Amino acid sequence: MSGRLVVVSNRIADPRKPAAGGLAVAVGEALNRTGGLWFGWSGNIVEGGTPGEGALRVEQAGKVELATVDLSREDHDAFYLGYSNNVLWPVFHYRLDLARFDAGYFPGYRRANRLFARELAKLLQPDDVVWVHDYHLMPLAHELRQLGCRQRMGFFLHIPLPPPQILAAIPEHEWLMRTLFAYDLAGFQSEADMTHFSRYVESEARARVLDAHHFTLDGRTLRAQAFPIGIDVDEFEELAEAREARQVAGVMRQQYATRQLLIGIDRLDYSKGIPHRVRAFRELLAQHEDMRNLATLIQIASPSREDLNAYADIRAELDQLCGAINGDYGDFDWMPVRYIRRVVARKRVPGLYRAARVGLVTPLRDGMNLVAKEFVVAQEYNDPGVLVLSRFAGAAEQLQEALLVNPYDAHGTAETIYRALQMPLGERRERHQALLGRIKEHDVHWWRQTFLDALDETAQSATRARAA
Ligand code: ADQ
Repeated sequence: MSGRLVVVSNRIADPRKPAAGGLAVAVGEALNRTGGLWFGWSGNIVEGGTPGEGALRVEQAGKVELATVDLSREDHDAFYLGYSNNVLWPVFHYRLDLARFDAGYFPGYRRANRLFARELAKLLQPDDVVWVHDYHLMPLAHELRQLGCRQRMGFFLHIPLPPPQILAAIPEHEWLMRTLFAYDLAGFQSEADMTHFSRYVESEARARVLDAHHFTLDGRTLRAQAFPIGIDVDEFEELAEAREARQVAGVMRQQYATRQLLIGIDRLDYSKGIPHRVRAFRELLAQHEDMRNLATLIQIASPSREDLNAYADIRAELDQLCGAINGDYGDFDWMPVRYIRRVVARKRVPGLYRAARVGLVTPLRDGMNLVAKEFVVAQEYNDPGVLVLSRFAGAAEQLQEALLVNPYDAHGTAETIYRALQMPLGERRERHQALLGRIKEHDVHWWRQTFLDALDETAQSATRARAA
């Protein structure tokens, strides 16, 4: 790739420090390798600040330049809490029931995107390659182009893209989706998302479909493709072998020597299907007496976006569900569910995965889900645990050797968990080997490289088209 890499995402993190959260991990890793600029919101909210304005700050973090802007309270509430997390997040996760279409949100979303564009444009050099991430910033390239920026620009959507009929519930869907044509490349997590995009541009945006991956609208050609995100396998393997992870795995195995452990690690978000998972576990105990006093679910959930109502609701629901199971099925020496609401230090995470016989990754909808991949990589080669994976996670397209479940079906999921807990060693090893091979092949380096190569190719084909 020629030119400096400029990454833009709503939240940024110091790439020298370990981060929880898929995007921060993947992007930090990419920038640390090549160097470049990372631009985003500072995390500061200015009470009484002027909407559409925010101070720009630039600092050096190793090889990476970090540039951030503040947001006024009004912009933060309308752009971040409002349009991004009360409209786009629920709708893109197929949850129209949780979306709140407040008329004040959209102007704030545009204002914040314009602010980002205005401040970023000041820092851009002609040869820069701009890589914009996620649903907060879909119209950013459109706003940059309005300011005359002609750099190569790519967009990657980390969350799912729903079918056109669901997208169309967003009052501004047409404008929003059309702004994607300001990019040279749009990337999605899965083939399912890609199909939804292609159906959308044909039926709603009335763009011309040139082939499976090229679309034109108002004189601009957009390439769109699935680039399933991966993890840094080498780093995670190292982490799994390090002292801290081994210690955690050792202690857990000792403490639960007579039990069979199941593990769930998620952000506490309604898309992750945690209450459904706990109900499936309850069904397992109800249906299979031999699992009582034996199967133990450790569910770790890190608090997330706690200022939104839907998140308070799920927290209350989980408290109630876990308490009820422990009350109904627990014994003096056995708690069926250990529910821990906190972030676990990244160094310890692989140890937890490794101590578990079953990894439960059962989102109702997920762009990809990196926990599924981490679980597989952390397993011991000779005695691996089993991944139970929702068919509605983007990861299911790649990880077909997992036991796939429909998380809405508590009974079916419970039966699959039962099967996972009894799976013979030979089958566990075969499945694990196949999964590990695919995860290694499509790791985060592969993801970054294929996306940036594709973005590079769009520039070359544009040059060819101009010359012809
Ligand atoms: P997320 O929704 O944040 O990301 P995910 O892909 O599962 O979800 O990544 C979560 C990361 O955070 C993992 O690395 C996991 O280990 C870590 N994590 C989660 N809970 C934790 C806890 N309690 N303690 C410590 N660490 C925890 C979004 C999309 C996903 C997509 C990613 C990357 O929603 O679908 O896979 O971006 O594109």
